[in-house]
Amino acid sequence: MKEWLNKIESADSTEILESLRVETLGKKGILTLEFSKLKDIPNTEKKAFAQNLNEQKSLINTALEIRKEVLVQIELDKELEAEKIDVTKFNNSLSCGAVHPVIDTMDRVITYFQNLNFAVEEGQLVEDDFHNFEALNLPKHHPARDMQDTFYNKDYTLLRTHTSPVQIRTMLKQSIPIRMIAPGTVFRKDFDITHTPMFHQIEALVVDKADKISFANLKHVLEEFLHHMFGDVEVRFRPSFFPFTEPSAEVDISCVFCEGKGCRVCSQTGWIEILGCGIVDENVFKAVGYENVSGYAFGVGIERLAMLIHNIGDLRSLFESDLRLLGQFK
Ligand code: 2U9
Repeated sequence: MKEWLNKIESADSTEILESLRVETLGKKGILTLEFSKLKDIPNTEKKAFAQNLNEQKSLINTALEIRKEVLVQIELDKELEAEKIDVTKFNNSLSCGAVHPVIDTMDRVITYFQNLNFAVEEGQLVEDDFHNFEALNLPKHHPARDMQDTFYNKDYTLLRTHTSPVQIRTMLKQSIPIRMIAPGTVFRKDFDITHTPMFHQIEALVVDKADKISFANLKHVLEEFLHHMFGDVEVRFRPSFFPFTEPSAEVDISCVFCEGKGCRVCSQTGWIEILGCGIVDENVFKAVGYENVSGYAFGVGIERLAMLIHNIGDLRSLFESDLRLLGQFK
């Protein structure tokens, strides 16, 4: 007995332990064989014989269990040690991704205006006629509502054609002062060298009491913004027209490629159109129930900014997911 207990205590694998269990308690094990002798033992000795065997069986069982617990732990530790991976052994050839130039540009503009205390508002991509057109002084039959330009759904909802509905929704739920930007994806049915059906904009809106907001405020904010983005460029405002602003202007910067001398990018004009802006039209304020207020707004296309910042020639290459292009922005 002592000999078996010693063997069990010094077993150095669960496999050996299992064979010791079979040899002792298995069908043909020594203790099982001893139990089978019970029938030939005289009745008077049966009880003592059986009691002794049961004690031995219990000793062996306990020894097997104790040793098993130890061996399972040792084997698990060995397995874990063998499977250990030293992640620091990977070399630098693992390539990592990069932020897409459009998102990177969007982030730069957002951060700039957040630092000026503009709130960032996000709306919904599927809009209705009121928020996307009507409230923005784009009445029924305005050409911008044309089926040619707008993706309409069967239920007359539409994919927003600009982020302006975000400003409408913000004004409907908040009161002045408003100082916000609306960055996001917009959709128009257009596809050629300078248009993609999905693109990105950031629009800004500032509204306060009547006469508090002037074109001079707008001009200053935009000049500072464009100098931040493009460095020491010239900025010029040209009169323009948008249904939602009056007066309106388009803003150009001196060409960042030829410094105003004239090149292919600026079509020899020396100027690059960069954004549109204006003083918010009274009809827009009427549509959201605002009275005695004044405000300015502007909108900038992100792809155009990204192309100028990163010297990308073809707008469409931004959406082709070609790693040879994207890999350059790490
Ligand atoms: C409200 C009131 C006024 C937003 C504006 C522009 C001028 C503009 C273009 C820039 C390039 C669109 O992506 S682009 O093609 N945007 O020129 N956007 S003023 O005016 C608003 C918006 C909302 C309530």
